Amino acid sequence: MITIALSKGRIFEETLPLLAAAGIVPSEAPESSRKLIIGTNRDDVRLIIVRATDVPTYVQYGAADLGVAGKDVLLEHGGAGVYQPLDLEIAKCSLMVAVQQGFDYLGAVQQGARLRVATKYTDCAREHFAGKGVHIDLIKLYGSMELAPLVGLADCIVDLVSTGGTLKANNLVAVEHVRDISSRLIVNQAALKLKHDQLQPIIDTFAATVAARH
Ligand code: PRT
Ligand code: MG
Repeated sequence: MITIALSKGRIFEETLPLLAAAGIVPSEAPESSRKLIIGTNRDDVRLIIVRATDVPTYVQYGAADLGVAGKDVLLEHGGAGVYQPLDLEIAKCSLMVAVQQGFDYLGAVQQGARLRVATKYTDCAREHFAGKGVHIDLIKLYGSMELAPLVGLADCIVDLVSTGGTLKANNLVAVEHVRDISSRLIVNQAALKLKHDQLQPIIDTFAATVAARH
């Protein structure tokens, strides 16, 4: 049995065509089903539906052989025990620094001010500001980061941006690009050896499908 860990929403939706190319069709949609284990047309392949941030953990411990996870999630997880053989180039977005409209970010940085930074991505944020030589106080949040500057919790946030609609709706502006983010195929290291003959064709098909999109 091959177990593939996916999260609901954009990752599931954007992984579907890659699965289809490998001849794998889920028997249910996770949005309409409450099941956490979803069968497929192939007797030897099943999907498990977990939180996006939990995908690397299931793969790390071998509860799933394969998974799809955002690079943001992998950076914060650390990537122990998983191979990241393939950038699937799906669920693309950017990790950005954003501030409330009117906040003089560049001025604050130039004056050497200490910045209060609210984010879910503490490791990425720490590394980014250390690289710029900017001193920060990190405030860890688990969601709705956009609120923090509006209520005086933080000077800026580090968050993912795709359309920019959420920033705009909350009177925030992106002031710095931290890095591009896309989702990766991840593979349990032991499974890649023990189930090589089953896993490698799936990995190869995913790779060919991604390459054909260019
Ligand atoms: O939503 P939930 O709390 O259940 O979990 P999650 O946010 O971890 O999962 P999900 O499915 O939302 O995100 C899974 C992965 O998709 C992330 O790990 C990213 O790699 C990737 N991704 C791509 C995004 C976005 N685009 C994105 N725009 N993840 C989150 N967002 C959020 C962002 O944090 C912000 O709140 O969407 C908002 C901004 O979107 P725009 O379009 O308004 O700019
Ligand atoms: Mg989300």
